[in-house]
Amino acid sequence: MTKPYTVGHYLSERLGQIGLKDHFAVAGDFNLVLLDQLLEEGSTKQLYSCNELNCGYTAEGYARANGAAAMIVTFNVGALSAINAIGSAYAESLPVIFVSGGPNTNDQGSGHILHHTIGNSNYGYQAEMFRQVTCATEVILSAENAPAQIDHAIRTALRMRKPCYIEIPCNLASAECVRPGPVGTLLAETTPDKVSLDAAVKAACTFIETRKNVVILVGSRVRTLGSLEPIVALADRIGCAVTVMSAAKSFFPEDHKAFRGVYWGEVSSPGAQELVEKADGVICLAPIFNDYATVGWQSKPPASQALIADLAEVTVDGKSFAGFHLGAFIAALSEKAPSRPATVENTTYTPVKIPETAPTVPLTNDEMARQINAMIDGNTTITAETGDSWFNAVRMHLPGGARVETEMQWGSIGWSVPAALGNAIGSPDRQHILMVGDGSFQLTAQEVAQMIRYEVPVIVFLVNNRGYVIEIKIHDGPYNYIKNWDYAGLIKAFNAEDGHGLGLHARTGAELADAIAKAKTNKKGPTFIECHIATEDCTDTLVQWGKKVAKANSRPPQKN
Ligand code: DPX
Repeated sequence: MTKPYTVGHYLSERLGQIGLKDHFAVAGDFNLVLLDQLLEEGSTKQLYSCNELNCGYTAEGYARANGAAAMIVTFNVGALSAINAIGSAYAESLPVIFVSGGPNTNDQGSGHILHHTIGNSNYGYQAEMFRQVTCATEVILSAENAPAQIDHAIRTALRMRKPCYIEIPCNLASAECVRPGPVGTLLAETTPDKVSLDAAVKAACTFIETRKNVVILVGSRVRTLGSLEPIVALADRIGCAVTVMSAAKSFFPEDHKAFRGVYWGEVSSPGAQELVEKADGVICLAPIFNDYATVGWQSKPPASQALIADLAEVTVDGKSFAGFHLGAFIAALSEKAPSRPATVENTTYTPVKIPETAPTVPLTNDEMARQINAMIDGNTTITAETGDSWFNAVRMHLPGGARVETEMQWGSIGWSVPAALGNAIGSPDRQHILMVGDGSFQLTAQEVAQMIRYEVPVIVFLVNNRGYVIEIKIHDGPYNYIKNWDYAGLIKAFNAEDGHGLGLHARTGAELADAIAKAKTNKKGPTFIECHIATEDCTDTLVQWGKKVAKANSRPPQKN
């Protein structure tokens, strides 16, 4: 007798069909049978994380490289640890398929009190919590309904570019169910509302025609397009200058003739602030104008001068159009838009050179950034953690094809270590660089052990500046200083008897250059370079930006 086809097999086959090669997991007794089923069906490889928060960030990072990701954790104790990472996937618009094991269906509604729960017998609360940070929430209660529910969650996540939630009771993972058909409708985009799309394109063309100085401002949610080509095509068609927001660093090729740097209010690349703020038409592609991006609400194009093309809505000249995806809008506008060459011809862009320091003096933040910048080629992905690593990544000059990943909307420290791992697993043919501060690293440090386990050659630059420097510059206090660790020394412990991680210290420019040379030849595991930088040494723009953001966030309560 052949083995029955199960709910777990169904999920597994669907994950493979949507293009995943791996899924990430932490085992627990509510998901063990499900993990068995995934292994048995085998469409995707099962990789493990040290804890569920890291598992979530790893999946989030993988989705950045691969378009989507999946993770499997146990009920409550696993899932609730992961909810921060699912919040990140929601905020950053990444379709992470979050799967939790659930209580046996015989226990649901029976009054039984189970372990790993808050001690009452209503097991719906986990799904209710996740409902706020997912676009579809499916609690499976029968094998018959499982295919439709799994498909609904996955389809919604892929279309909306948001995470979804699937809960599979531990006794249903191996219950018999039908096989999936071809993937077809799961991957298909919804058919655009042609009338609304045409009207939006017409309004956008009028907007461009009636403005003298048009500039494109690229936002971070263009990541959901999966390619920069549509944006380049639009820029080429209009012929105007292009700037990117800080969270969208690398989302327009910096070697393109229209590129004019990063627009970030008063900490913009030279010339970019004037260009955007003097333009009478700013085409904003999938922007997020939060307090960070606007430098404390100072720098947002006024509504009368902005065309906002969001993921599911275009707003222009006081009218909003919906019913189509951003990709359809950009493609249609690229065919119809009038040409406005003025801003490209009137301006130039010269990237700022990061200053060099002598190789023998103590290592500086500038020298570290300069040497990292010099390593970047068109096949490099840099993951930059919240903190000064953002400012260092933003000021680098990138060859076309280089990629920067940040988490500027969610900004949860510790994200970058697992996210860089996930990104590297999702795009193994690229060179992966991680820039992370010591404070952030202390949250998710153990995930370096998974880089060692899976022999992922991420080059990690750990900035040991003895504290939360971005916070020190914004609002100082004793809470910003952390216990020092021998970070590079951790690698020996993580290697144990069989790992190939390399831990190195860099205290001068020469030591850093030597460490980078060693990292380039270490392909069987991560190279971890602990960069010793003085606490007061950080990027100038951080200080300037930090003061403005702190001022905005300490506005007194309004009077009634
Ligand atoms: C905090 C931040 O050492 O980087 O460059 O030295 O600042 P820098 P570090 O990694 O320190 C990070 C630190 C404490 N933010 O400066 S940005 C508050 C915070 C957060 N996320 C979570 N907890 C606290 N952003 C999960």
